[in-house]
Amino acid sequence: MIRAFCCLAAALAAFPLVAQDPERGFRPFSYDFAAEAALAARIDVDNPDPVQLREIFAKRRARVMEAMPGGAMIVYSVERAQERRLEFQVPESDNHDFTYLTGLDSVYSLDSALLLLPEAGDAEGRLDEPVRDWVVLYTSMDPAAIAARTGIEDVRPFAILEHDLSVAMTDFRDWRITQVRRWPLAAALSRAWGARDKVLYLNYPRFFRLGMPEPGRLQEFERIRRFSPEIRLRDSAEILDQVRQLQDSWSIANLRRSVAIVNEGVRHGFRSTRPGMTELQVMQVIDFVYRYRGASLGFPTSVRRTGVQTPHDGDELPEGWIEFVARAGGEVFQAGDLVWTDTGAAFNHYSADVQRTAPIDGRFTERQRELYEIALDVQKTVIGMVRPGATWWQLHDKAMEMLRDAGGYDEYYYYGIGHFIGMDVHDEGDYLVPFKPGMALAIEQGVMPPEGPRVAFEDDVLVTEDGHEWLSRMIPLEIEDVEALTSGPGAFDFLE
Ligand SMILES: [Mn+2]
Repeated sequence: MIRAFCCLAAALAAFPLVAQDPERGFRPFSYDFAAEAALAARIDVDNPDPVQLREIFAKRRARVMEAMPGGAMIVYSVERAQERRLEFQVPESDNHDFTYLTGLDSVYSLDSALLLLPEAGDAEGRLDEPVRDWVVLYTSMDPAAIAARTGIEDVRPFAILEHDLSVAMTDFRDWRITQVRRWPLAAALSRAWGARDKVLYLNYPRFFRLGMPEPGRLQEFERIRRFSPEIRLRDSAEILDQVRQLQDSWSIANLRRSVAIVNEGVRHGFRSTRPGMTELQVMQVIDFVYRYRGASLGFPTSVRRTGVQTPHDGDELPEGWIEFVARAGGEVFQAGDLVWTDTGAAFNHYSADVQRTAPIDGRFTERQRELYEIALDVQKTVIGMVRPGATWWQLHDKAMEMLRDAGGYDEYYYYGIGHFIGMDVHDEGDYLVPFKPGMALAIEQGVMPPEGPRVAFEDDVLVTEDGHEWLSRMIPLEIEDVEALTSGPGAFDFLE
């Protein structure tokens, strides 16, 4: 999707392209795109094999522990604490890190936390049992039931977390043998911290508003720091972003499904658009198809008869109010209009993000066709550039160049060429590193002169080992396909 009057490009331009802060390191971790893609093809996202699913989530946790340079990580389940963000999100976005690592959501994730402690074989001091990775889930539900559901063997009541952490913060040199034997997890953590930097990764809010009531867990984080100033608290996003941006089998399978559902929604929505219908009614058709297919909305569906909304339309809201911007309204379609949508179904928390434009009468005017061809050419060219090693800025610059050469349309292209997709429509990722196999991208641009007509596209693309896979290719885009789509009868014609 496009954020209304998005400033992503400006923000990225201001970001210095310096070498990574060595302290913000993560270790290389195992990820085999070909294997993940092959497994994705065998997953039934409607009725996943629970054993297979538990293995997939175990692999995610193992990957995160591999990527951690040391220390421990606690990912709390998070209830939505702040209403407005600097970024568009769904209500569950805050909890996506926890869901990503456990598979738990909704009521099964309330008051929970996941502790990851990678094996610290070279730490000083003896334990009562072999050194190993620790994965501990703290839950407010029945631990046995959650253990069965997740496949995590060590599940404890949530109240125990405070105890385990308090004990572990004691210097391992002070530990009596009795205590080492009594509290093996806390002993392992205390020993791993030992005399080195006591690093604890915690999930801070990813997007926040300083002026609003703060999430309760921040007070806990502050207490930890006060009790043990030696502990260095770090943001778990440093590690999780690196892992989450490489889509695994479950992610790929669900992204495919989301895109397939969008294909159905857009086809029904566009086919149904008639003079006299409102933007809101077309939006409802699209949203209905998503819900009928068991999906939710990755973000509110936008439908406009004027094409994509641009800053020239005025009506600007301050940054951070995106959730309150109406994305479809009461404008009534007229003969000769284009219909434009920016939409994404979400399936099992994975969101597609697609934009399409079509003539509601089944026939472009000459001017509409002219602009459509320009935008289509840019879209195909930019998507064609997606391969490992390419960068976001290469794609953006190419689009700007082509839009400029086609008639100065770069002047009206006010957002950035794209973003990562995944659990969030604007997913976690690192926009400064070149593309790698397994990254999922949304590529969005258009020809948007303020006087219209406006044509904009957005497509979902998976970076593969030797190039890319255009996931949303089947959603009508070629001129003849789009015209054919809106020529036929609509599913809701009987409603008049
Ligand atoms: Mn988008």
